[in-house]
Amino acid sequence: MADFAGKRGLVLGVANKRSIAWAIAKRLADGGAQLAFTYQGERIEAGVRELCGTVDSPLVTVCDVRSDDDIERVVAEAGEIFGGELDLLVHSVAFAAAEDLEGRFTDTPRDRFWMALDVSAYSLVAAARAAEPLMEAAGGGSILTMTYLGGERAVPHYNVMGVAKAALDSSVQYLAWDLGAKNIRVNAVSAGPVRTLAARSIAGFPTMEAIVEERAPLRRHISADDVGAAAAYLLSDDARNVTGTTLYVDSGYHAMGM
Ligand code: NAD
Ligand code: 0WE
Repeated sequence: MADFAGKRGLVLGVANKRSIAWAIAKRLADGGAQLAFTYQGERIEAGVRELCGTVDSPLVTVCDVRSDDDIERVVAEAGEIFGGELDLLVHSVAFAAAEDLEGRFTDTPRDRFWMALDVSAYSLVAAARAAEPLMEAAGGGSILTMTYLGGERAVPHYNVMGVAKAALDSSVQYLAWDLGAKNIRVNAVSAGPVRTLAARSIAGFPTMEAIVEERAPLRRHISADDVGAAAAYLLSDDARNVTGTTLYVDSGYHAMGM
């Protein structure tokens, strides 16, 4: 198991115990990392605080990733707690209007197109920029985001989220180039369907799991803990020369053409 003793991290995107961000955080905490967390809003605050207490988090604070002020504040708060340094940043945030994940992509209105890209893609750029000086002070760092195959191929109903993931995937590459000069790595995990809060409300999710079981080389679906293990690798020093890449945790589904 990767060693995160002495590492300090900031995790964006825990909503509940099923969140992919939580599976990643548990893994880092088990390895000895100290973790600060942000949550989206009051509706989930109590639950997130209770979870984060179980890993002795020194900081749990609200952050709407549409706000540059919020992002800058939480990174500054993490900096204060961690002596001006930060080693790890986990970005596990996405949102599109529910109605845009149902009908035709063609019908996506302008305002909701930009909202989905703002929350799901630009937020990584803003968080990386805010974290850059703290990671530079630490002598380097590792940034990880969560993506999905729907950013590379048309997955029915993924729609504007697919366009947002395409922007996110490209942002990973450009951030890797910029921040590589400061020994800061930027990578993504592309996960197959996992039954989280964001996934459960999607009509046809059981059908997607059935398709994975039939067509993926390993003929089984994945768990959030599988993502946690891959994320821990990319965030660890074992991946010291790995940046700008995507690691697929999808039972091999992405390798197939039919
Ligand atoms: P989740 O609902 O547990 O996590 C999504 C998080 O985004 C929540 O914590 C939510 O509060 C946060 N969020 C949404 N809008 C926000 C905003 N404006 N400000 C701050 N936070 C905001 O679901 P999840 O499945 O764990 O999703 C995490 C990431 O994994 C997402 O990027 C998602 O696209 C990606 N992903 C999920 C799957 C899957 O099948 N579940 C597969 C591949 C990739
Ligand atoms: O990235 C995701 C889901 C992200 C998501 C989920 C929701 C549901 C609730 C973003 N915004 C919202 N908005 C809501 O109101 N995944 C990779 C999981 C997912 O979602 C799909 C999928 C898969 C897989 C939607 C359609 C088709 C496939």
